Amino acid sequence: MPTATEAAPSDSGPTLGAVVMGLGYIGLPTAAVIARAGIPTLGVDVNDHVVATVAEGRVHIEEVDLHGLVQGVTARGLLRAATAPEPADTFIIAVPTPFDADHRPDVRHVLAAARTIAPVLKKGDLVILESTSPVGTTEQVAATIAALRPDLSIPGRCSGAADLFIAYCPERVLPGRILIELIDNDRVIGGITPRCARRAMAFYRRFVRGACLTTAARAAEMVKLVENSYRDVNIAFANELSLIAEGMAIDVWEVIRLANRHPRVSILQPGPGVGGHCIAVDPWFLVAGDPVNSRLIRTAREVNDAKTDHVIGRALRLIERLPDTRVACLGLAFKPNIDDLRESPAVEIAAALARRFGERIALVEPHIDTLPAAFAGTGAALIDLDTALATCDALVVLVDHDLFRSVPLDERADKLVYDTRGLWPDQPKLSAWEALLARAA
Ligand code: SAJ
Repeated sequence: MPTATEAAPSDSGPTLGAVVMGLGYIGLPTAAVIARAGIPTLGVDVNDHVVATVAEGRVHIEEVDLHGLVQGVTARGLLRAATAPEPADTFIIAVPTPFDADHRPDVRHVLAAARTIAPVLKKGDLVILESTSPVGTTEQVAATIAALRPDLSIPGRCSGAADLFIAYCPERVLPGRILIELIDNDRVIGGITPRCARRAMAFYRRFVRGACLTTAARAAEMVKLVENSYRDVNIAFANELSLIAEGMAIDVWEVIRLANRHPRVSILQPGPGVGGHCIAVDPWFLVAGDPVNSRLIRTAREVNDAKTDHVIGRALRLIERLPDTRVACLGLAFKPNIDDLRESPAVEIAAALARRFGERIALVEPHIDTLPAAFAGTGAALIDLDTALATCDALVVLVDHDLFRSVPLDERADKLVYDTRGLWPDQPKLSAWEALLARAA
């Protein structure tokens, strides 16, 4: 197996072009960045609306600078979109890998993408899986292609040099910084064979400025799961501290800020729970792979999920004590300054409040125009920040958007505030609201 070293590229990369399967939060920016490097790129998606949008040079997701880039590369004919793949040299699979009700990974979309590209593959082509996947999925991709294309020799399944190159290279980009991190982050490239890893590295070298590090496909799959589990465990530590501090009436954000002055302590921030489609999901892939030895990872997941339930319970009790007050929930996205509501604890909390209190709950989310289905029939309305500050006496801060951070103290000093993000350190420490609840307890 290859070692985790930077090897030299084995060839100059593709000439025909690239196909990116999946035009979502990762696939579309990836396709656009590849196209910008001068590689003719076809983005493929099962959703007609997404394909039509991208084909017109527009975007269906909000990401810094993405619209301008997609507009530019489609105008130059470097990026096209379609519902079916065409022959190319490089095929990148960037489709969702959700989990089922029992937290077991579901790789159906990955294998479906492998089946879709199989008919157009030819000798010398490179297939790269980028979707976060349980260990062993790249080998499953190879097996899927092998079953459909007995005419091609498949790496890991033949002796000598195979006809195809198959590798795993996880995306590692942070929503909100995707276009920067696609270029600057180091890439871990795991080949089914060392030859596959070198071939994939030659491809990434064409647009990645960060280091390209090669290893085996299974190790690269685990690296991705480990990165997000590491973050989840550390956020769980912060969330656990927030519960302990709350019980002791201590400001957890001040405690963390001061503890982090230690040269070897770097605690993350507590919040209303962990959202998004990565950190709240990927640790379960490790747990599913080895349930016996993943106790800390599983507990961290449970701690972070339980934090959302804790916030719901506390907010319900606080609002119940203010029967005539209109309450604004600030933020619905899963993290600041993005429009992504997937697996968002803010949506879960605000929807629970909306179901209980109906039109008394107002929702402020500057990055969306319409409320998600979770609010259907509740009577809760989407309003802007200024209206919320003018009409709501109580605020539940769920997301630390920059727009909210910029509200000066004199515009909120008389509000009752439940701040789950530590957004406003100058807000009175034990607000009148919390004091009310404390007296009731
Ligand atoms: N969060 C906290 N406290 C913190 C940091 C985050 O509560 O101190 C919460 C956020 O509010 C959010 C969730 O965690 O709800 C996840 O946000 P995030 O910014 O930590 O991560 P993602 O999901 O946007 O992106 C992560 C990144 N992984 C790591 O930082 C290890 C990114 O690099 C990955 O590419 C991405 O997952 C992915 O696609 O897997």
